[in-house]
Amino acid sequence: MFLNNVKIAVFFFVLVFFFSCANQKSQHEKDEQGTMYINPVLPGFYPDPSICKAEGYFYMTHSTFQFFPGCPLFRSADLIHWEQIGNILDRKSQLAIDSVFSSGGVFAPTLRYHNGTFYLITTLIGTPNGGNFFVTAQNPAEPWSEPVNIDMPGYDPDLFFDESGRVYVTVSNGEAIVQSEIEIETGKLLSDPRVIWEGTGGRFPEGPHLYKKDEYYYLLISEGGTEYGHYVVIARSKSVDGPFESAPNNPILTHRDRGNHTLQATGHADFVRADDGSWWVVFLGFRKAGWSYHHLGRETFLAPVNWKKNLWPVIYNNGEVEYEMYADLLEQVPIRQSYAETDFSDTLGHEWLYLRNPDISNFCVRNNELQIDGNRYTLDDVQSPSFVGVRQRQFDVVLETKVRLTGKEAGLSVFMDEDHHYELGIKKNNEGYTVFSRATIGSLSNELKSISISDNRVTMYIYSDKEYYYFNTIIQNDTISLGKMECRYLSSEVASGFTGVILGMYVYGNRSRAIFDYFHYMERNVITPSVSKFESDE
Ligand code: 6LW
Repeated sequence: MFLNNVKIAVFFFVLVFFFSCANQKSQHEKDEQGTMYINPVLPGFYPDPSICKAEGYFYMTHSTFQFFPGCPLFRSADLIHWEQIGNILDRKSQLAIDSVFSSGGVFAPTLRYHNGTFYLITTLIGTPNGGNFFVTAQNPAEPWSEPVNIDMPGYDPDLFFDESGRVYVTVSNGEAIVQSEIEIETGKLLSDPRVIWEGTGGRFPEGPHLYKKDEYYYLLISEGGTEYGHYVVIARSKSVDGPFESAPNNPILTHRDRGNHTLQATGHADFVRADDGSWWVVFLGFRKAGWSYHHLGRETFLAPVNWKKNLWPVIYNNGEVEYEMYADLLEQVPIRQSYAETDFSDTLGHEWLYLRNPDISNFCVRNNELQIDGNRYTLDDVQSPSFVGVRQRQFDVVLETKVRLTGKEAGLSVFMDEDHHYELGIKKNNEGYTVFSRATIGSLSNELKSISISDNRVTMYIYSDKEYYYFNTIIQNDTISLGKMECRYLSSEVASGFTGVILGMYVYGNRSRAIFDYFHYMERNVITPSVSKFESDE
C-alpha cells in the first residue's frame, strides 16, 4: 500500500514538473524577440573579423598570421550562412612570410568597398618587408592586386572613404589611435600621422574602424587586450579627425565581468549596415573548453545593433551576447558548404592552410589521392614543413586518414605552433614500420604509445572532446588506442599567441613521400544555426 501511494505521488510530481517546464519553455520563447541563430557564426580560428556590404552581399575576412594563404574571404547574403569564396593574399608577391615567427605575419585586416572596388588593408609583422599595405580587386573572387605599401607605422589599419573624397588610414600605435590622410592611388601619406583619440584609458587601444552615420563620424575601437579583459568602446565627432567624444554607455561590448560565461574576450568589432537599414556587428570571442583555457582560437560572432538616429549604438543585450541569439534576421539564404572532408577527387578547397610560404610542388592531388613530399623541416621548426591543414572548428571532432609511407615519417598533426603539437604518425624502423602518438609541449617531446607493423600503409584516426585528443589506429580491422593528450596543453593560455588549433597531414624527410587516400573530418555535438521563428510578445 505504501509503495502505491509513493508511486501516485511520484506520478503527480512528474506531471506537475513536466507542465511547469513546458510553461517555462513557452515563457522562455515569449521572452525572446525574433529568430534564433547560433554564435559563433564562423567557428574556429577566425579572429579580428572585418566586414563590408557590396553588390547585394556581405563580405568578411580575418587575420591569418603565419599561415598561408592569408585573409580568407567569405561571402554571405544573410550574415548567418557564410561561404568561403577564396583567400585574398594567395601569392608570395603579396605575402612573403618565410620563417616568420608564430603569431607574426598577417595581423588585423580591414575590408572595405568603395566605388566598385574592394580594398583590404592590413599589417605584416615580423618580416623584412613588413608594415601596412593594401590590395584591391574589382571581382573579389578573382586574384587581388599587388600590395600598395603605406609608409605609416602602427597596426590594425582601417581604411575610410570620406564623403569629401578624402581617404584616411587610422591605426593603433599601441597607446592611441593615429590617423593620416592618404592618396589611395599610391598609398602616399598626405598628412602627418596624428593622434585622434587615446581611448577611454584602457590598455592597448586598437582595432580602429571609422563610420559616418547621420551627423557624426563614429570611431569604434577595442581596449583591454585580446584576452579575458577585452572590451569595445566608441566615440564620435562632427569632424573625421576629431576631437572625439566618448560614449556614455562605454564599453558597448564586453564579457570581462561575465566570469561564469564560457564565451570570453569579446572585442575587435566591425559594424555593417544592411540594405534594410538595420545595423549589425561582427566581433571576435573565444569559447572556453575548460575552466581557464581555449584552444580553437578566437572565433567570429555576430550581434544586432540598435542604433537610432544621432544616438549611441547599443549591441544586443547592452553589450552582452550569447551562443543562442534572437534577432530580426535578414531573409535567410541557407547554403551547402563542405568543409575539410575530402577524398581528393578534386583540388583542396579554400579552407586549407600551409605553414608560411610552402613549396607547393611538394603537394599533388591526383588519382583521388594526396601525395605529399617531405622536406628537411619538421613541425618543430619555424619554417614551412610539408604540412597542410584546416582549422578545428568545434571541440568534438573526428578526423581520419589512410596513409602509405615511403621514407621517414608521415601522419596527422594537431597543431597550435612549433612548441605545442601532437602527432599520430607512421615511421620507418629497422624491421619495418611503427605507428605512434607523440606530444610536443615546450621543451618536452615524448612518444606516448607505439606499435610495430610490417606494412607501410595504415589507417589512423583522432577524435576529440573538450578535454582530450584520442589517438587510434586500425590494424587488421582491430582498433588500437595509442593514448590521449590534453587539449589544454595546446591552448592559447599555454602556447600564448593569436592562432587556434589546425588539424592536418604532414610528411618528414627530404626523400620521403606519403600518399593520403582521404581526409575525413566530422564535427559532433554541434548546435547547428537552426533558424526558427519565435513570435515576439506584441
Ligand atoms: C590585433 C588586435 C587584436 O592586432 O589582437 O583582438 C591582435 N585584437 O587588434 C592580433 O589578432
